[in-house]
Amino acid sequence: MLIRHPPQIGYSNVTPKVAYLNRRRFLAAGTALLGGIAAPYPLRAARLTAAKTAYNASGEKITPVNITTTYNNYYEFGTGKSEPAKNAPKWRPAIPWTIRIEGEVAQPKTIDLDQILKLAPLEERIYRHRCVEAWSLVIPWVGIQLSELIKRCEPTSKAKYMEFYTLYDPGQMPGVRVPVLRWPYIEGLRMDEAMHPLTTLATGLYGEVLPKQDGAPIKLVVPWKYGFKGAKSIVRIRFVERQPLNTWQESAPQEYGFYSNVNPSVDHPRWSQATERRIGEFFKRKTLMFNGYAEQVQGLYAGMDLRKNY
Ligand SMILES: Nc1nc2c(c(=O)[nH]1)N[C@H]1C(S)=C(S)[C@@H](COP(=O)(O)O)O[C@H]1N2
Ligand SMILES: [Mo]
Repeated sequence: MLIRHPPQIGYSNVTPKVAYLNRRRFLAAGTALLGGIAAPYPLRAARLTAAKTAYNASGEKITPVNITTTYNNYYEFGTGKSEPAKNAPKWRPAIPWTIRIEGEVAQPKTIDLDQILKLAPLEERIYRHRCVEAWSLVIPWVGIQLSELIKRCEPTSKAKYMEFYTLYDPGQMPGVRVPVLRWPYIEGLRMDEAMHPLTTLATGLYGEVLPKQDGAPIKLVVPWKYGFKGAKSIVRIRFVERQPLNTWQESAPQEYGFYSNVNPSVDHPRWSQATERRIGEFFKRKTLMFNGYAEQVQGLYAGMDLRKNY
């Protein structure tokens, strides 16, 4: 299998960089990072060491990093595609970044990013990313399998779903002052989807820490679902008994459901989902069932009507 390497352009050339992750995990040069003093935002690239995996691009061309970091959906920083890259760099994420774990677990707890990064060795996972708006990218994420965190949370037998809550910070997020959605942004997964080996918690992309506009410092990646399932900047995870009401479903239930599996035969009420535009390419391409991951995930939905459960 062919693994294409990311273009040579350094990510640090594109946007100022911050390091909020455990410094020991970086192969970072420069005293700003190694000094150990309270200099939390060195404007210097922070490399992440990540093992190559079988989750590679299989010959598909990786999207140039300058597209992935400037063509974003992150409504908390504005609804325009270029607004997150413009507005997010001013945001100062909390250090240490913590995630509250609660609901149907043996013991509610708070876990910080350092602890999450120690759960398992970081892996590179190159996934297709298909937005419900009919555009797509191919992104080399760095992260851990979500199942590694779930095991440490000790969910009870009542835990049937997970809810992911993302940061709501009106002081620093200009987008949340506009009531386009109900904040905080919430997403959810069924427990077996959450445990699936493809489901990833990403802390980086293109071998470096996650840029703010892409959901720093930690985001969910579920490659067979529409991009909006991938909650950014997660601060709280709840294990629950009932199917969560995710933000986009609440906002427009006739257009967005809970499952949101990529499905070329179920159109959005306002546009076709049969094709997509890979950003940077001229011709449209066919959208694949489950975004090309059918072999791995179709078993999760055996016997389910995917037209009803959109
Ligand atoms: N908190 C939050 N998470 C979010 C969004 C958002 O607006 N807010 N947008 C979603 C959508 S629609 C997409 S396509 C992806 C985009 O991720 P990217 O900008 O890293 O490509 O993030 C998802 N996660
Ligand atoms: Mo999206």
